[in-house]
Amino acid sequence: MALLRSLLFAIAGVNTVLATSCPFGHTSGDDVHNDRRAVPQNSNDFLDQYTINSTDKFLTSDVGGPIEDQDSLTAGERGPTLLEDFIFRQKITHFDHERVPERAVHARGAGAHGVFESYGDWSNITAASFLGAPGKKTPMFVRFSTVAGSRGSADTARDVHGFALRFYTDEGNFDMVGNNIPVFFIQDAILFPDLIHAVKPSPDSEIPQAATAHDSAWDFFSQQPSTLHTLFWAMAGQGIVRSYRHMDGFGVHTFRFVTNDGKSKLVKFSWKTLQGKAGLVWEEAQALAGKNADYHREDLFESIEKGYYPQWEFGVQIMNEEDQFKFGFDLLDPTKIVPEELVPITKLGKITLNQNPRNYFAETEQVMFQPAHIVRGIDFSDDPLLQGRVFSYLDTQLNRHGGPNFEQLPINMPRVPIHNNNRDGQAQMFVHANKAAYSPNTLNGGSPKQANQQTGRGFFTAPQRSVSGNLVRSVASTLKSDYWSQPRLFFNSLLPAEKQFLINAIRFETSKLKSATVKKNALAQLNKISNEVATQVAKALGVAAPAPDPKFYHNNKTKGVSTFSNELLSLKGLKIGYLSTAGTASTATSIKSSLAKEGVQLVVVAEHLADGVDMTYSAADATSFDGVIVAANIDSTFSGAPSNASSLYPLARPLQILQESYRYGKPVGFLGEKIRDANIPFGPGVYVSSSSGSRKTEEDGKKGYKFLRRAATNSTMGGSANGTAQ
Ligand code: HDD
Repeated sequence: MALLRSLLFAIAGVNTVLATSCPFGHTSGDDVHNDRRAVPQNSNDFLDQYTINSTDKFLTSDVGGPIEDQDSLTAGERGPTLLEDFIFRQKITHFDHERVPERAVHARGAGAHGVFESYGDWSNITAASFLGAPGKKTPMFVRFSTVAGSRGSADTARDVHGFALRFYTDEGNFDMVGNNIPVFFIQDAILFPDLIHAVKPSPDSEIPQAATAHDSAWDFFSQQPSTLHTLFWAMAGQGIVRSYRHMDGFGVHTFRFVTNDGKSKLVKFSWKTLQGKAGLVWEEAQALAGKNADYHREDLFESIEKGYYPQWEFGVQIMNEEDQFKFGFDLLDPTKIVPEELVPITKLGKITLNQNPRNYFAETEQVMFQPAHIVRGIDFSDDPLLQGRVFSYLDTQLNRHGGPNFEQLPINMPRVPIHNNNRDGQAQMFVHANKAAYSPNTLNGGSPKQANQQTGRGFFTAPQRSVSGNLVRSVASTLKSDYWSQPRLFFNSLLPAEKQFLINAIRFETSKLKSATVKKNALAQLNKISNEVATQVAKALGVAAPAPDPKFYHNNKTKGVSTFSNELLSLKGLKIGYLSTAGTASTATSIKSSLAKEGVQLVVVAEHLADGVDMTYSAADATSFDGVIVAANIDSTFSGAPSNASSLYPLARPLQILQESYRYGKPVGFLGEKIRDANIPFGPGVYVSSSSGSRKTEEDGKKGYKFLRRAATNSTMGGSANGTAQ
């Protein structure tokens, strides 16, 4: 077992409302409606009342009459379909209208239901009710996404990852529409169409899909240097995450916490993974795009199905209103992080995702987040990017849904009752009884009544907020114009292997550029951040390395930004491939059960399916596993079938899986001396257990990132640690 523990440790470091008659879930009467405790604890339960289960039922038309729909109504046996055939027309018409516009960005994604549990009573810093008591639970829905790709694109495209949170609080929905990267490309929302037009595929060919490795993207990046910080994060491990479970989330903007008596603090939200962070290596991410485009949604769905509920700790960095300018940059600048050394994170509670959607379209596709979904106790800041977003998301939902009643869709519906004078519109679901749909009124006793800071626990704008000044369109703020120091801070804070990954990623992207001007401009910007980066990229591009441009160079580092420097916090949901042969697969039984105790699945691979075999070599691939163990009984040359194998056994397939796993930076273990035949050097991340005892290198242990260094120095990775190979 010692070998297996080591292998596991190695993996740890590597990549590696209840249904009632009321649609609000309440029984009856305003008293119940006003009872905040009536919010269900799990958002999926609320959907029960809308869920249709057709088992043992007769097929009906959309208006309820039982019908048959397998043949159209024709004039005679060979005649044309009749206009009278309402069954045909209803079925085909509905099909013709099945799609809604995909999201303009973040089209590709996956979601899950969950719950937020507050660690404490935070009423000293915020009036937000969901943070008002220790142990208080609030149902949630969370959607993960990539940005640039369309709805059918591959999960593992290199990209910023969307990480949008919805809290169905007892005082209305609160959305935190964040990303897995704490900064954004631009400082003003008016530039968002420019950014997206630049990164999306070329308008003529619609190439490339879900990628920034093209001229227009780098043209924009190099002309708009506010993009560089986010770009650096995306080119590192955060751009190609191992799974949605293995990434952090950030609210990006500065927001405000406001107490009941109106005192406010500036806050930056983050939610940190309790699985630990992990990224893929680029070669594997590319392979996965073809071999399993659903890699991330599959991991999320399977983990939740197995009960390995992913968790994040939700926290804030809290800053005084009067400290807005003390950090040397503007807190209203979303291209900057507040280093955790300067302002540590206060952990407010825990997010747990514990239920998969039952219908992708109804839930994940129709969920419509908005930064404008805000609750009492939280307020905006004047960050122009945030201000623009508060408008844009409402607008896009109107476009996607085709009308203003999208908040009435079950997944969007708050878990508390709605009382206002908004009326009618396409697909109005409610029957409003109040005939005085205006305020002020006397005919309905003045209801619905106005709620504010003092009355009815209403939302209110932080009383201390103030603005003054001339109207301006163009501001040259010195506090916002240093675009290079923080990308350098990020780069300095990475492990050497991660630095090399980042450089390799930029080499990959810029090598695909056609425009010499764009290449030159990109190099000039990179060189303002780091001459090392610019020099290595220049080598790949076959141009002279630039002389240092040191104005923004420094040696500062910060914590919490590296993907690979810490071991995983949990191994649950990971998979280890056991390369075996059909006749002897049962030898894996004891290994399987001990790994299962860690939540790790041992997948037994053999030449054909049999008792104890989970997967054939034809179906298995290095990308299917987080680590590989070679059974003692495998064919000694890896090159052909054992004598009892079927002809399905592909030539040298085990060796290919093994070597690719090694190249992708995964730990590999040998239960015999087969390492001799595998052409894999004994070193970090390679384990051998044999009659002569188990061996591992001194570098082993829990710090699996060392294997990544190995992967980074491998020439097949497209670059060496000293940057000489390409
Ligand atoms: Fe955005 C979707 C995150 C800036 C306009 N955005 C969207 C989603 C996420 C983000 C996670 C997907 C939500 C979901 O899963 O349905 N966006 C961000 C972050 C930003 C940001 C973290 C900067 C801090 N976005 C941003 C700007 C604009 C938009 C500046 C426009 C001015 N974003 C949109 C949108 C989308 C969207 C076009 C597309 C689909 C949607 O809203 O619901 O309105």
